Amino acid sequence: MNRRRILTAAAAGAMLGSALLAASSANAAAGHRETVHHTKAVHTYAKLKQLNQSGVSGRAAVTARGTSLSVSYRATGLLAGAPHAVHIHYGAQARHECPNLYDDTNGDLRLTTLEGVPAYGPVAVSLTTKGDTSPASALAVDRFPAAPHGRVHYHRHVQTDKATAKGVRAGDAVLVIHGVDHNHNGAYDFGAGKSDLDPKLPAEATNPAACGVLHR
Ligand SMILES: [Cu+2]
Repeated sequence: MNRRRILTAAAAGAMLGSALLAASSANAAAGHRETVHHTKAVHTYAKLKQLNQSGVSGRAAVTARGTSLSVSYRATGLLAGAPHAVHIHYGAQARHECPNLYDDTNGDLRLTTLEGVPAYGPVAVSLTTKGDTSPASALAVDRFPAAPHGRVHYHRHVQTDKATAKGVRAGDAVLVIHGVDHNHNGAYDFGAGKSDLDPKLPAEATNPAACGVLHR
């Protein structure tokens, strides 16, 4: 009866990748290059702290020049060999914070990605390893780091829109790493239910694992 579907990270990635292939469009974030070289750089930093008792920690730095962002982060303690979606979240209406216990609106003692939105806002930049970095790639897990040995060291220059760049420069953007092995069985599975972003995915694949506000 209680047959739990166990997904390997690779299977989850492939499924998600094909779903997103259909949904994704051209990179809307490109362009605005003409302003880049004439704009003062603003440096922001975040200490990444665990969410959902993930044991994940790290640091991030984002330098904004116009709408160009230079993004670096390191993280340890991640579920090894599994894709981890990582985003810069920003919303003008958000609290510009990492979520806390009061954001667990269904009281199941786990924070989902959507429960965190009032705190950190929607996805503004998808920190993929290649290709599109717009919100359309938020779950393109075949283009996110797979955390060998539970560690990721990331660096990439990306373009974003003016509103997001302004939020970063104000110190109001939040870096979030997703993917939590809630039941510590070494893989994403449906033990914590379905993802609130995509019911075909386990909640473990998308729940937030670490978070940090990018302060100036
Ligand atoms: Cu995110």
